[in-house]
Amino acid sequence: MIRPVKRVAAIHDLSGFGRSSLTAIIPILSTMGIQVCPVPTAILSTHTGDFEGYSFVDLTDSMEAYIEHWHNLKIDFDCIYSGFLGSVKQINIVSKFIDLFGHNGCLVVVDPVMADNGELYTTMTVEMVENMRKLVAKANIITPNFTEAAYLLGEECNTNISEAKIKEWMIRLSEMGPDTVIITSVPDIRGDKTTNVIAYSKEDNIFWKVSCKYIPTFYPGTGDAFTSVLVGSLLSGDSLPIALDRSVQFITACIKASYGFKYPNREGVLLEKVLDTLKLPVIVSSYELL
Ligand code: PXL
Repeated sequence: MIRPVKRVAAIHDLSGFGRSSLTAIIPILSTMGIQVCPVPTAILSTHTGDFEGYSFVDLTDSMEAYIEHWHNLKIDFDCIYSGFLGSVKQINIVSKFIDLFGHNGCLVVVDPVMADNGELYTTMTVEMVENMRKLVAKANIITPNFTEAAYLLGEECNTNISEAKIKEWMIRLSEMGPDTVIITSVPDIRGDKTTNVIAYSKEDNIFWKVSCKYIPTFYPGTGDAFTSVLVGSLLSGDSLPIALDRSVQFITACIKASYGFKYPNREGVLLEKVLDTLKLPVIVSSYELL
């Protein structure tokens, strides 16, 4: 049976305030015409970036029954997309989820949400990083940011990185298992004050790059928004470089729509103002071969 709408199992936390994880993923993918079926990993009052005293309910113990019910119902997914995970046990549950539901043709996207700006998030441990390495091995696509790529490889997060070095990192990450490696927030590799998204396709042995002017600001949740647009675009039939372009264009639009307003960055980008642009085709693409 061909489903009228593509379906994604989204394994992420629900952070009530701050426009990250499920509160970003659901509106983005729904706007792109994709059904989102959340597997909530934890419920937090806010995300953990720049908020203190947040409440955290770990849902590990309820996940197995939740997943078993879906398995009994024989629910089938076009994509499994995982992100922030709250414990080592949860990483293992996601791994089992991929074994149960990740049939041929199901796109497995692992966003190894662990760190940003050179530092691990407060809930992450070294043991979780080790287990995340095993999880990325099961993915078709991984989307670490620059800091997460360094943690996965056990490298120092030195922002002074050459083009040759980042290419070597990407090949090593692909050798861990995934066919496609996408690193976001790659610092300026040519001295041109840009921030870059670089993708490596192992099968084609090709690197793609989309650059944008560096904007000196930071909003939590943009990684979740980036990967959501990427997933939505690929499931809609776009090529990898076009999907990269759409994702970068959307994040740039989000930041530009937010930057001029005075409000705390920790509240995230003003997604609500730009969601509708996701319905437009990519008109001008700016990707290049690297
Ligand atoms: O946006 C990534 C993310 C997801 N979930 C939680 C987070 C963060 C980043 O800070 O804290 C709970």
